Amino acid sequence: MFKFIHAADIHLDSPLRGLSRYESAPVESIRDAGRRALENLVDIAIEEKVAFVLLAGDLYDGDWKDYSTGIFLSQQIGRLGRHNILVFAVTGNHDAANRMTKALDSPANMKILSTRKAETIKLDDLGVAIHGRSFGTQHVDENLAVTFGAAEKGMFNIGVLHTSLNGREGHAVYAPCTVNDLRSKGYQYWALGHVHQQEFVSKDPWIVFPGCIQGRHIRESGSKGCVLVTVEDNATCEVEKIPLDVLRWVHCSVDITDVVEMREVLERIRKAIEKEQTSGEGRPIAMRIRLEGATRISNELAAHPEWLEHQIKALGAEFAGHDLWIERVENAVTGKLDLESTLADDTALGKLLKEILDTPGNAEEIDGLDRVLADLRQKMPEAFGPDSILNLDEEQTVQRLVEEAKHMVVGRLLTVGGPK
Ligand SMILES: [Mn+2]
Repeated sequence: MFKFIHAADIHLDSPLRGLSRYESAPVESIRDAGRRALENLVDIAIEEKVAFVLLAGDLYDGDWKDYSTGIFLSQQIGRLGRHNILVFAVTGNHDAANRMTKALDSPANMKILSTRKAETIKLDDLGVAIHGRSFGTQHVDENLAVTFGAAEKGMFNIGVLHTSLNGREGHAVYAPCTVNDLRSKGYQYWALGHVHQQEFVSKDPWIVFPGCIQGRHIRESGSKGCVLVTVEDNATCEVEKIPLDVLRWVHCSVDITDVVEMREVLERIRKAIEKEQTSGEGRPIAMRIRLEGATRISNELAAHPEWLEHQIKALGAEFAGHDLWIERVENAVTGKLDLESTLADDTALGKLLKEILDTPGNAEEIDGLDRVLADLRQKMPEAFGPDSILNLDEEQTVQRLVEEAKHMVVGRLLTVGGPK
């Protein structure tokens, strides 16, 4: 039995573009979060006594601003070295060999695999063969996977590759390949990198994107970390998700449909924030709040966006202190006309609404409804039989559906501006 850690997309010391424009941003703690997350990774590796750590590309965000990034990495890899833990890495599009002008020699226990051809490293004492290939330049549009060697018989074979696979939403295409290209190699585990969202693409064989280890902005929300893999008898693997992030990005939607008082809007936001606070699992949170729904007071909400944003930030500060930073408030609220006053108006909309509301609820009195119902019965799956809540032979069901439809149409007619 042995264990290893698979991580990727560490983007060490990635610059935090645009963060300083937020006056209340905890810039320092966010800037430091990436380094703290890497320290967590090293801690876990030592604690779990892993045999090696795999880093599947984009260890760096790009060329170093100065040498402190390299020195910090050496400190961390050195800690692993003192526990006889090896590190095998490939480079990706961000840290492709030709982009790193300041590169220092890797620590003795760290090996970066070749850019020129796929390389195979055998760890005979463990019975492991690690196959991998680095990016020499940023734009690799070649299928690197097909250049990998065949599986070593009787060994536990691992492929390490930075790739967008057959395309992943929000991720540029690099070293494209198909799941079948990977399967055909006969390896037991594919340690991929590039996609910042964790994804288990396949479990037989294991094909894994561990995701990045620390979210850097709201598009990298939710838990971030690595996977810990336990291999028994060089055949079966158990793959465990390990969170490493020290600050978590969280989306928080607040529905304020039909709320007509500012006081109630703030109350709903307070409740929503309270509920989302637990999603940090004890970590500080960077939260984006999105207000949604249709309300008569949409104009009031839109009139003073700066005030609204800061009022909401103050709410967060009031009960979460430094553990919560509200990054931004998105106002996606749509307007809603008042039903009574619109009905009273002698306008086309008023007349239409009146006609809809006056529509009777029973099938016989609505022209053509019988035909529609007959058609629906034909299309209904058998699960909706006489005992289901959608029994169309029942007068009550039809009445309920008609009432629901009336409310939906009225609601939409009173809504100003479409869904965003
Ligand atoms: Mn990448």
